[in-house]
Parts: sequence; C-alpha cells; structure tokens
Amino acid sequence: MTRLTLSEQFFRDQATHNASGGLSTILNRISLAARMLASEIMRAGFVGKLGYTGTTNVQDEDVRALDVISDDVVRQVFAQMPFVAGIGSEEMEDIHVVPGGENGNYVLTVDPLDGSGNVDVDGQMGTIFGIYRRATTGPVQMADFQQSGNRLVAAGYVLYGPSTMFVYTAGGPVHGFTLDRSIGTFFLTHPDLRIPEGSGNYSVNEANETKWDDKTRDMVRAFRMQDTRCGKRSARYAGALVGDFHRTLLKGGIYMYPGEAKKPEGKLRLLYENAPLAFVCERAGGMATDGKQRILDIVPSKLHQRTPLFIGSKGDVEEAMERLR
Ligand code: FBP
Repeated sequence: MTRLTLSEQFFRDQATHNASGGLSTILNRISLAARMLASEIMRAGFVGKLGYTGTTNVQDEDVRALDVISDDVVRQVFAQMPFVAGIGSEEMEDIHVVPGGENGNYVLTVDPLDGSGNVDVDGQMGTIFGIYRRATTGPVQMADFQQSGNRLVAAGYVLYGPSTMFVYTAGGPVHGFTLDRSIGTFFLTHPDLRIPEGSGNYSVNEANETKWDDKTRDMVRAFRMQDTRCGKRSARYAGALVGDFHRTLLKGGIYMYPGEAKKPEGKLRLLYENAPLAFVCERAGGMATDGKQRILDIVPSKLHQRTPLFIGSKGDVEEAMERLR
C-alpha cells in the first residue's frame, strides 16, 4: 500500500485552504527540522550532548546541550526563508527576525524541544509549532504574535519517541505521520485523528498537590478516586507535554497543568505550547481551556506568557471545569 507522504498531504491542504505556496514550504521546513532533531537526539549520547550547559534561558530554566542544538536547528532551517518574517521561540528572549524574511506573510511560534528534562533518561520529547499570517506590514513586531489561537493557520507537533511522529492540522482534519528513518520520509499513518470520549487516562504532576488551591486539589483527587462522570481512569505522566498530549489525543482523557496558589498562571507557555496543542485538540473534537475559558480565545500580550492548561476529551475537560468553579 503506497502511503501519502507529508509533503503530498501538505499540498492537498494548501489547495483546500487556498493557502499560498508558503504554507507548504514552511511545513516542509518544519519537517526538515524534525528530521534533523530526531537525528541529534539519537546521537546525543554518543557525542556527549546529554546534560546541562551550565547556563539558564529567558525562562530562568537550566539549559541543556540539546536545547541549544534545537535552537540552532530552528535558526538554520528558517534562515533565508522568504515566507516567515519572524519566530517566537521558547529559547529566544525576543522575537527572532528571520534574515531574508522581510516580505514573509507568516510568523512561526515554536517550542524547539519540549520535555528536554527527559533527554538524559531517553524519555519522550517533542517540538511544538504554530503558524499565523502576519497581522502587520513592515518589520515584524509583537503585534504579529498578539493573535488568539483562533487565528492559527496551521499547528502541530513532532513526537520523538520509539518512533518519530509528525501530527498537524491546517484547519481541517488532524493527520499523523510516522518517519521512515531509512529514507528520511514521513508517511501518513494516522489519517483524520479524532479524540475518544469516555476513555483514557488523567495526566497531571500530583507532586504539585500542596501548591494547588483547594478546588484544584479536590478536582484531581476526584479523578484519582474515579469519582467523576469520566469513570475509571489510570494515571499517566511522561513529564513531556507532547508525549502526554499525544497519548491523550489517541486514547482520550485529560492532561492538566493547573495554576498554583503562588503561580496562578501555571508553567506552560500560551504561544508555543498551549495554543498550538489546543488548535490540534479542538480540530480532533476535543477541548482545551485555562480552567475558565478556551485557550484559543486568549489573546497573548507577552511572548512567553503562561496559562494553566486543561486539554483532552470534551467530557473530561468539562468535568474538570465544573469542579473548578
Ligand atoms: P519545556 O521542557 O519545553 O520547558 O516544557 C515544559 C515541560 O517540560 C512540559 O513538557 C512538561 O509537561 C512539564 O514541563 C513538566 O513539568 P513538571 O516537571 O513541573 O511536571
């Protein structure tokens, strides 16, 4: 059976959405970055690229060697990319103006290596991306990124696990592709993904329980005690948002990163983590909120703005929200 390749699917989406040739070119570049990163991750142990660099990033988080490598890959792959004017990245403090992208119609948001804490233990990691049409003309500026997730043109993620998967939507169905490493090509393996209802796991770092407010604590306990309309749920937590979300997308359930009493905005970033995954989740029939409102309705004010995240099967997210009211 000859499977569609990623590029062929992109061209189909482009035709459906009358997207300029730029969109499929951008998606193909993201696919190139994904294949480069998959190779870097596989070789990191051989070439001494595990562990920390001894520096911290704009998030005041310890930077790992692979964080630097993933940032370099994104910069290289998008340099002289005429369709992308600017990039908002977890690893860059300010907007990255793309050399040669002055006339680009799009901006890219990216978490180059999500779950980098898993690199030393050969755990799941990912890359998350979102693509917006520019909101302004002239030099790229913050206003181009101050768009709600409703205005995303395309979004998705790459999962580096036992296999490397590329999952995206261009506003229509969500499609999953698996990398054939022997020929460096992604092939369609999961067409038109739909998130199941009434099944799956709940996924949250319960070690944070003492930091939550009472309603959050009671809500998570209800899932743990299987005392919700969602019935029996096992706990799963990969420590990598992309891995936990991908399992939730395929099996159903809910992933939560709640706000904390002292950090009500939580840990995860809106522009390059929560909004792209919310776009995928809703196009697959699921739901994503910050506990009160749709993630996709939130207009970012800052590049690295954080929000709480409750994402997954509609029934699970609705139950979590009812218990948080
Ligand atoms: P980054 O690794 O890109 O900073 O992403 C944040 C993250 O690692 C998520 O991937 C993961 O779900 C979460 O933090 C884990 O946080 P914690 O260790 O606090 O549970």
